[in-house]
Amino acid sequence: MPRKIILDCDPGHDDAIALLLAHGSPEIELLAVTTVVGNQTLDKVTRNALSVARIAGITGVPIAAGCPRPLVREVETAPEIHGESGIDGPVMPEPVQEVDPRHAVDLIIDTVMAHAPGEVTIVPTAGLTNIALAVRKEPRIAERVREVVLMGGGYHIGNRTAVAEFNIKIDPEAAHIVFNERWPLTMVGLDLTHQALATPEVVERIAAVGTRPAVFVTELLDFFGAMYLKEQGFAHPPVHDPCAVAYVIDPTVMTTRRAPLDVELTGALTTGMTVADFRAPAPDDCRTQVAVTLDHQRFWDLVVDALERIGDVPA
Ligand code: PIR
Ligand code: CA
Repeated sequence: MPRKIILDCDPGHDDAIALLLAHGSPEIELLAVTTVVGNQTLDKVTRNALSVARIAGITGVPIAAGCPRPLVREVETAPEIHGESGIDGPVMPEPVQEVDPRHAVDLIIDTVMAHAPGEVTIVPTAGLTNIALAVRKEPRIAERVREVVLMGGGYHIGNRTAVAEFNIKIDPEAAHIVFNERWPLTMVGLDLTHQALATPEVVERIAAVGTRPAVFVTELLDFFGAMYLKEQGFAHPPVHDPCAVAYVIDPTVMTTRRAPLDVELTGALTTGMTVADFRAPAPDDCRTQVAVTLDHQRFWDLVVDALERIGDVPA
């Protein structure tokens, strides 16, 4: 039985790769794609999600737009990494699919409630605004989802500030709600994703697939890599968002550690920091865990296999 997921995202170069990985993996059934302001404005990331669906050949999966700003804070985007469009670099095709008329928050609630308890996994790869609003609007989703597997945070490092990761930092109040809910939660944070580097060998393997979607991924990585080198001094870019999808496909691709997690809201220097309590032993009622180490080879095998399965998609 494939794992049913809702992907809540802000495409975004790495979100686009997460979408392709989910679509090309038989272990996953993509129930819905929802978008939220983050890497760029809501309009831009929603259009990008629709264009990526066309490139990937995703059909019959509703794509709905969510929140245009965080719960409390002002909008903060990341053009220095993702460009003005949110996916600068590749030429993005006109979408063929229409955006779903429902609000993302309602689509999330309806999808979770329409399935049996323990069936749906929520995979957020962006700020947590939609997820926080969904669980406030319909609290029963907290017991009904199987788990939340999110890309965000980090227990030792940040990228937006010294200690805060972008997805958490842009809407820390939403993250606080999501981290303190009753659902099981796996944080795939920067500690893990900074191991998912797109080395030249990786890019070569993807290029060798030779299909249109694979060429698209190499174009994404070209731009993303150049920005990461310029802005953050990385020789090879860390490809964050597919790591959360990879955990759902095969949790043994990474190691995890159980620890209570919370989000800092009032620090002078630490707002948006995810605080992990690693004092042993983790309490029996601890429902949260963090991803620690990644099997680099097997992670990229999953991405390459997915692209091979997707094959060529007519333009
Ligand atoms: C990546 C992101 C934002 C800023 C930077 N510098 C790098 C986006 C990615 O899409 C990912 O979901 C997360 N936020 C990583 O911080
Ligand atoms: Ca993202």
